[in-house]
Amino acid sequence: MNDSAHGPWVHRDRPWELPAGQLCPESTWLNRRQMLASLGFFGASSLLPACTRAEAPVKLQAPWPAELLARIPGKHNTRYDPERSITPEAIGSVYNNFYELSTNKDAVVRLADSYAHRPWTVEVVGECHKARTFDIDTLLTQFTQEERHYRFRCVEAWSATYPWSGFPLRSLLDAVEPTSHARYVRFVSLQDPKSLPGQRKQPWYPWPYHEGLTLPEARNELTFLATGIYGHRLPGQHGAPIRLLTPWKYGFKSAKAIVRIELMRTRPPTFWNLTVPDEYDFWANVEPAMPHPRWSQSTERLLDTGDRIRTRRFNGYGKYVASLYEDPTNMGFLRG
Ligand SMILES: Nc1nc2c(c(=O)[nH]1)N[C@H]1C(S)=C(S)[C@@H](COP(=O)(O)O)O[C@H]1N2
Ligand SMILES: [Mo]
Repeated sequence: MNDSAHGPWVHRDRPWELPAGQLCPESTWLNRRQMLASLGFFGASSLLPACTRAEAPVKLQAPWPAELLARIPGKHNTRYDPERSITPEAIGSVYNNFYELSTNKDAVVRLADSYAHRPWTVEVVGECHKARTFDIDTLLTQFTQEERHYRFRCVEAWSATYPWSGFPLRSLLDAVEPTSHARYVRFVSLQDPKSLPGQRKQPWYPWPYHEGLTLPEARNELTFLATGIYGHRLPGQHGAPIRLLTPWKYGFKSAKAIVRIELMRTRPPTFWNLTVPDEYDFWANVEPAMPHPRWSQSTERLLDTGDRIRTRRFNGYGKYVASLYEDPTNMGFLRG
């Protein structure tokens, strides 16, 4: 991030704020790149010290007005506080799945500014009465932002706890008034091979990244659109400037860098289900009793402590979501 996202509005007394010791301050990095570019050194990245050696050019970001950044984080909503400590930022924000940037989880953070996070719009279309394109500024001002601490469980059996800031997807859906035909919601991530190295290097994936939920899942109180994390705006590695969260499902459902939301009559295909249908289903509800074909899902490794803990059904959120799947005609849902 090249604005002062770690500026004075970040409350330093938050327990999960550890100094990001080994991280290169990206403002320095950007300035060096710009300086070298102006001197005609553009592309001469081998001349830079290790910390500044990037695999992709940095996309210039439009500045974020202070009034917008001041909306992040929203007021802490304690309703969903997990009985688990927040993963320190220095650990939680340097280990990311974001295939548009890199398939290497440790490399994603270095490529976080490859694409422009701003300006940004989210188109909301399909089976609704008031289809409309929302600017990110409107999403931050029209919808009351709140902070929520959610557990996060990747299908690869690692997990973390993140303090997100954002708003319930339900508020956005209410604003566009779904028609009576709407049954599913589709989420589409940014498509831009020019600025997304992973889309250039792995052209065989079914880009853009896309995911889907049933309308009742999308309207569940847990389903959240995040615009911030750790007290500041969402950085590129977490899916800037806006990404989905469905904490009772495996992490791959939580599409990052969303540019379009479509209300649909029929169930949309999804990125990972298309890519490896035997391993990733549409539902992807966290279910410790159902092993992945290549590993058990009964336990998970906490990113910060490395401890192995038991995985809970619906990632511990059954109280809020189990009823979505109780209808006997829906029982096939869990197996896809
Ligand atoms: N657009 C997009 N969204 C994505 C992914 C991705 O590769 N591209 N990876 C998913 C997976 S597998 C996980 S585990 C989470 C990781 O989110 P985090 O890096 O913020 O923890 O993002 C999900 N959303
Ligand atoms: Mo994942």
